[in-house]
Amino acid sequence: MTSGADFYSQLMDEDEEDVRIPTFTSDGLWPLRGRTPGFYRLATICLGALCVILLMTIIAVAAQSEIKPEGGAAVSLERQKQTQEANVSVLMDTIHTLQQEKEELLLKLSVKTPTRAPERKTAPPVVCPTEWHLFNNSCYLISTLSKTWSRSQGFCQNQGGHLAIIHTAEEQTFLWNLLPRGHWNSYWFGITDGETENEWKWVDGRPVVGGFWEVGEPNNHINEDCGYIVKTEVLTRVPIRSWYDAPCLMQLPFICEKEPNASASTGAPVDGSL
Ligand SMILES: *[C@@H]1O[C@H](CO)[C@@H](O)[C@H](O)[C@H]1NC(C)=O
Ligand SMILES: *[C@@H]1O[C@H](CO)[C@@H](O)[C@H](O)[C@H]1NC(C)=O
Ligand SMILES: *[C@@H]1O[C@H](CO)[C@@H](O)[C@H](O)[C@H]1NC(C)=O
Ligand SMILES: [Ca+2]
Repeated sequence: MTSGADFYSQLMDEDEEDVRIPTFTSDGLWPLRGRTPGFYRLATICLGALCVILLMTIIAVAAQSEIKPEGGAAVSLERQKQTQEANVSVLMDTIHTLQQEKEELLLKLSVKTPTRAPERKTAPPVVCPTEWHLFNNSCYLISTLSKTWSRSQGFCQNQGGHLAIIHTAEEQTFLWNLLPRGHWNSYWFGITDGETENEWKWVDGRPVVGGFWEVGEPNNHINEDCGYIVKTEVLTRVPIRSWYDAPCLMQLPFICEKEPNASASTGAPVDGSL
C-alpha cells in the first residue's frame, strides 16, 4: 500500500519523463514542478473515484442501517400479521355465531308471527261466526228453525247468546233489513211479559222502555206474553213500528244476539218450559 505522498511523487516522476515544463512556485506552500494536464486529469479521476467509493460506502452503510431497522420492522410486522390473522379468525367465528343466532331469532319470529296474529285484540271482536251478522259490536243470527219463544231463547243461549235485545232504532232497522219479506213473516226477539201482565222485560231482566210497537200493540189479544217482529210484503210498513205480542207457544223463527267472542256451549240441552 502506497502513501499519498509516494503516490504523488511517483506521479511527478512519471510526469518528468514526459513533457518537461518549467517549474514554478505559487505561494511556496506546495512546490509545483513538472505538472502536466494529464496529471491533473488523473488526479481528478482518482479523487472522483474516491468520492464515488466514499459515496457508495456511505450509501451502503446508510442502506445497511436502514435495512436493519426495516428487518426488525418486518419481523414485528410478521408478528402483527399473525395476531391480526388470529383476530380475523376470531372475528369470523363471532360473525358466524351471530349469523346463527340471527337465523334462530328469525325462525322464532316467523313461528311467533302467525300465532300472534289471532291474539290481536282489534281483529277478532269485529268478526262474527258464519251466518251471524255484525252490528255495533254484537252478532245477530236470523234462525231458519221455528221454535216456541222459550226454546228459541234456549237455542240462543246454547250459541252463547240470547234472544235479541233491541235498544235503538238503528239496531231495529239493521235487523229488519236482514229479514225477508213474506205474508206474515214473524221472528221472536227477547221480550216477554210472562211474569207480570203488561210489564215487558228484556231477557236480561231489564224493563222495556218505549220500544218499536205497531200502533195498538201490545194488546194481549189472546194471552200474548211474548214479542215478535213482523215484516210483510206491505212496503209502507216501517221497522220502528213492527213489534207485536203473540202466544209464547207459537213455533216461529227467531233472532239471536251475542258478543263477537262468545263461544257456543256444547252438550247443554235446548230446553224450555213453554
Ligand atoms: C387482536 O385482538 C386483541 C384483543 O382481542 C387486541 O388487543 C389486539 O390489538 C388485536 N391485534 C390486532 C393486530 O388487531
Ligand atoms: C251501540 O252499543 C252501545 C253499547 O251497547 C250503545 O250504547 C249504543 O246506543 C249502540 N248504538 C247503536 C247505534 O245501536
Ligand atoms: C269476551 O271477552 C272479554 C274480554 O276478553 C271477556 O271478559 C268476556 O268474558 C268474553 N265473553 C265471552 C262470552 O266469552
Ligand atoms: Ca201479555
